[in-house]
Amino acid sequence: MTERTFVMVKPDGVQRGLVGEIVGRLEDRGLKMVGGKLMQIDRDLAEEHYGEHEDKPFFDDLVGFITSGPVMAMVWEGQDAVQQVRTMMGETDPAESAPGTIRGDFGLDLGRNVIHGSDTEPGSNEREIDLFFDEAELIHYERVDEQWLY
Ligand code: RTP
Ligand code: MG
Repeated sequence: MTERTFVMVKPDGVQRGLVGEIVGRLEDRGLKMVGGKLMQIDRDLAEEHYGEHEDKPFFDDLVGFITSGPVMAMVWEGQDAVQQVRTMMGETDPAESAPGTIRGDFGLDLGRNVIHGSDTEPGSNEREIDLFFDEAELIHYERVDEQWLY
């Protein structure tokens, strides 16, 4: 099923110059970027985005970290895009992420795990996309290799 997912290079990933590497991996897999912007998240947006974790002990650290520097917010589209990206990301804890995954290759610390991708809970992806992007910011086009991907 073709679907969209929200992906964000977190502040550690931007500061470490990993935007190009991460975008390249998603492109190589065949996913299509349909929206993207570098932005600084304010506290309100961070708290809303991570609302499911508001009662967790790590919530304040999480919000503090995600607002600490610019992030690269993106929307990617493709077959089973949500699960594809989660598979490419690895586990939440980089220490448990296999080499070859984004967190397994670039992260060590649970709080600084380089990338966010929508989880597979139904509706999470569209909720996050709506939070970060206006519909007019999402571009409809075909990749030249699309007929070879599917
Ligand atoms: P994300 O939402 O950032 O893509 O990460 P995720 O789905 O893999 O993990 P999630 O459970 O949604 O947790 C969100 C972020 O909170 C931090 N965290 N810290 N100290 C802890 O036990 C703990 N657990 C989670 C992580 O930075 C995680 O990415
Ligand atoms: Mg999550």
